[in-house]
Order: sequence, then structure tokens, then C-alpha cells
Amino acid sequence: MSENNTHESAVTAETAETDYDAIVVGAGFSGLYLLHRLRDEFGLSVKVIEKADDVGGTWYWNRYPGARCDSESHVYCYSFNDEILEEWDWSERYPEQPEVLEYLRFVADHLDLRRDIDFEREVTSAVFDEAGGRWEITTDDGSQETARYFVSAVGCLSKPFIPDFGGVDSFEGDWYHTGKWPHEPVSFSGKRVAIIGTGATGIQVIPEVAPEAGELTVFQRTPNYAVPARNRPLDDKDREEIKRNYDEILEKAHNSGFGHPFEAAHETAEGLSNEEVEELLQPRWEEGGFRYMLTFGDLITNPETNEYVSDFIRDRIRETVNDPELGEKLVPTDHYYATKRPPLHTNYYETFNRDNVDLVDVRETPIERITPEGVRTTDADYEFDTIIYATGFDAMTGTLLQMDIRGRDGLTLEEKWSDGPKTYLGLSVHSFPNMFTITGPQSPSVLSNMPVSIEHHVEWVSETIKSLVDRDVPLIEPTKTAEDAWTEHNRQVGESTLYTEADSWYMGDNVPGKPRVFTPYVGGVDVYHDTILEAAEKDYEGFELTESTQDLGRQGEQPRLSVMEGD
Ligand code: NA7
Repeated sequence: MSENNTHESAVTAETAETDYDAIVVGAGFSGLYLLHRLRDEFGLSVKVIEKADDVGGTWYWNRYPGARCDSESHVYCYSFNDEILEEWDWSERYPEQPEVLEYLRFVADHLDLRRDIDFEREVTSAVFDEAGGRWEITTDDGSQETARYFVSAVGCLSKPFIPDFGGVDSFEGDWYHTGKWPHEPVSFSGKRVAIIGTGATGIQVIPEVAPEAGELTVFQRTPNYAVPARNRPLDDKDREEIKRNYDEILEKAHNSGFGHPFEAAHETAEGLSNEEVEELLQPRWEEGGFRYMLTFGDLITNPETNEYVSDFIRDRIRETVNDPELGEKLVPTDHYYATKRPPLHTNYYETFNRDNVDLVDVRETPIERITPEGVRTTDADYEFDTIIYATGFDAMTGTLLQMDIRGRDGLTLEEKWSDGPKTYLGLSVHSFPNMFTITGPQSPSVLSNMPVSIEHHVEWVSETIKSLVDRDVPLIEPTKTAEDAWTEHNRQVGESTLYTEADSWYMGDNVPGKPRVFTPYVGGVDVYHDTILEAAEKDYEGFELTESTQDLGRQGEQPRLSVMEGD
């Protein structure tokens, strides 16, 4: 504990091993930074619980061939520590999975974080004890620990999803989900391989597997708009340049709409001629990556602009694929560009020019089931040695709901969110006091460069906890009024865009039975960050704070100091 830490710590001699100021779930980007902030900067007692046997979160699990970050490496990292920024050197424009994992291991060791992380433990329930004002966390080994604060750092895409095709387990060959890839090398040499799914993941894995496989069959439901990543190695000159300008680059990223150090180059394509638009799109296309997406500021709100930007990609697909009929099958026409997660690619469309690669359009001939030999569609039986499911995740809410979280009066988060997530500021939930969600639903999260949003959240949550501890305020909980207003604001902002017109995991469409709600906050990282800072500055506007620890014993009365809006 730090000397400056004036609060009466939760850690006492008798309870030292099971009671903490905060329990954090997950040891990826979020959990690691949170542990450092709470423990090293604020002197609080913290336990991180992690299902995997190492740090890394998403970068621990997604080890499939071609797994690579779509954000540029020099900003897909922490900005809070100059030593880390100085010591770590990225090798490519976009880091590959092993490199990001290595980076997170480096950070964990550099900050001596591992000693407070329990690996290979999975949270099976988190129950709020109203009388004591503490969270009781149970894990799969049956053990229980308690904490004043419960913080989810489980990420947004951590519950792999395989559609209910039927017969998945009956398949006699090898099968894998990309989000739970084995640690041992997987050989495709000479094999008949199926890949189901052409989202951002399928688009990365297909070009890697094709050259090695005997035959590769891609099962595509929705063609996607993939934009060239234009990855390249970074050399010493690049790195020197980045490091020389790091403060400015990071400042830009943290004050931008999407968490990248670049903004839209032009306001709109509306009213421009085809030639004028192409002239503006071409240089951004050459730059590659999300820089192309950010050519026009109204891409996501103006159908006319979007149609231009989408058409440009469609033409590039047709130019690249030799067989015109196959090329047409790869051209998306049913949704606007970027209203489903926009993928980046390296040789994706080129891969379909290979003799050993076939495409099955499962809109024309849907998958009926998985058989012991392979895949049965309404049209044919296909035989495979290996099936790769690149079928995505129960995104943003899946992992949270899996933890059996129970707040006041035994209310489960699943009940609370039965019609879709309801939060205040994407950070907190009414009836779930002292619980915070890092990059939770209704925060920018997946619509941003994640480490930027993660740092904003971790800093907000850790400073909030520190401030409450110092002031001896034992409970914080958003009001229902504030939560309703934030949820409604999210709905309105979402509906002012084209996002809600596409079937996407942003909307929960990919998981049958999931409420159809636009889940990330689309108002912009910069606007959002100002909003949460302002709420804190206004002494936690929209939250109720319980006055003192002494009030906690008075069950039923729930004496709370209403800071702003009441219920
Ligand atoms: P995604 O983006 O959810 O992609 C999943 C893919 O699987 C997508 O092409 C789906 O088609 C396809 N899919 C899902 N269900 C089926 C069925 N029943 N039949 C055929 N095809 C199906 O997941 P990713 O892993 O690619 O990406 C997730 C994020 O991880 C990524 O955006 C990054 O942020 C990291 P659909 O488009 O739904 O028709």
C-alpha cells in the first residue's frame, strides 16, 4: 500500500488472501493496465483472474495463421509509460499476433504484474452482497473471493461463436474455431480444408491457408468490402521518426473520433463528380488500411458518400478476380461499406485466382449440417480433412453474461439486459453498484483503436475508485434516469447512421435470439471521453454515491447521497 493511501484498506490480517479492494477479470490490454494503475499508482489491493495460462487476452486466443492487428502498431499500444514506449520496437506497420502477445508479456514483466494475476481460473459467478457492499466472486475451482469493486476487463470479442449447424462434433477430421486456436502448429499441407466465414478473420486466414492446403473451399454468406492493409516492415528510420513525434501522434489519436492519429481527409463526396471522388479516394486507397475508410467524414451517415466509397472497392474487387462470375460473387451489394466491421486484407481477392481455391455461396446453397465427412449444403456434400470456423463471436455482451453477474436483489445482468444492454456511459449499470465494465457495451470500444479506448476507461475507473476510497464513499451506482438517458442517446446516435441498416455483430444479428440493438457508442472517442470526464468532474453526475461505510450495515434503508439525478 502506498504511504499516501489514506483509506482504511479492505485488506486485514485475517482476510488478506481472499478480500481485495478490486477484483478484475481478464489479463489483456485492459486488465494489465488496470492492475498497474490500481496497485502501483494508487496502492490498492487487486486480484486479476484470468482464464488463460498467460496474459494477452484476445491476442492469447486468436493465434490463427494470418492473425494481425488492423490498427497500426505504433498506436496499438499503451501510451501511459514513456519507458515502455521507448524500449519497445515494432517490426511491421501492423503487428502480427505473436508480436502483440510478446508486447503484452513484456509489459507484464516490466511492471511486475504477474504476481497479482491468477491464471487458469474462470469466473463462474459474481454476486453483489448488499449488506456488506462487496462483490463475491466464485471461480471454476470452487473458490470464492470478495472485493469492494468488481471490474470486467474481458474484452469485446472473447466468446467464440459457432452457428448451430448441427453435427459439428460428428466431424471426423480436425476442426478449429479461429478464436480458440491451438498453441501447437497446425499443418494444412496437402489437405482438403474448409473455411466458413468471410469476416475480418476469414479474410486474414484464407490467404495464409490457401498456399499450403491441397484444396481450400471458402463458405461465404455475405461478401465483404476488404481494403488493402499495405503492411510493410518498419525500419530504424521509421521507428526514429515515430519516436521523435510520439507525443504528437498519441495526442492526436487520443483526441480523435476513432482513436487513430488521422481523421477524415474530406467532409463529403456529395455533389462531387465520379472523377473528383476517385481523385480523392485513390491516394487514401494507396495509403491503405483505415486511412481509406476515413476519406470522407460523412461515410457512415450519408448514403451518397458511402455509395461512392463502396463502389470504388467493388471495382477493385472486379479488377482483381480473374473469373468474372466468381468476382461478382465476392462483390458486396447488400450493405454499405463499414456498416459491418470493415476488414483489411493482404492478397485476399488474389487468393481466389488460385486453382486450389473454391467459393461456395451459402446464400444460394445454405449449409444444412456438418457431416462426419465434411459439410452438407442444400446442393452438395463436400468432404474435408479440416474445417476452420471463422464464424465470429457473441460480441460485446457474450462474455459478460456468461459470468452470471448478480446485482441488487439478485437481479442478473442477463435479466437486466434481456432487451439489449442498458448502461450509464458504457461503464456502469444501475442495480449493479461498484461494478465497472472496461470497453463495455455503449462505449466506443470496437469502433475505435482499442488501446486508446482502454486507456480512457482504465484511467477513469481507477481514478474513480481511488477518489471514492479516499472520500470513504463505499458505493457508487448510476441512477436509472441517467442510464435510461444514455441508452436512449446511444439508440438515437446509432439510428442517425447507416450502421443499423446492416446485419452485423454490432447489432447482435449474428447470434440467433440476441436482441437487435446497436451496441457500441458511435458518437466518437473524443466526444465520449469528454463526456465521461465531465461526469466525473461534476462529482459523478448521473451516479448515486453512498455517504459512508457506516451506512452499509443498515440493510433495507439503503441510505444514499443522491449526487445528481434521482430515480
Ligand atoms: P465476424 O465478423 O462475425 O464474421 C463471421 C463470419 O462468419 C461472417 O462472414 C458471417 O457471415 C459468417 N457466418 C456466421 N454465421 C454463419 C452461418 N450460419 N453460415 C455461414 N456463414 C456464417 O467474425 P470475425 O472473427 O471475422 O471478426 C470478428 C472481429 O474480431 C473482427 O471484426 C475484429 O474486430 C476482430 P455474415 O456476414 O454474418 O453473413
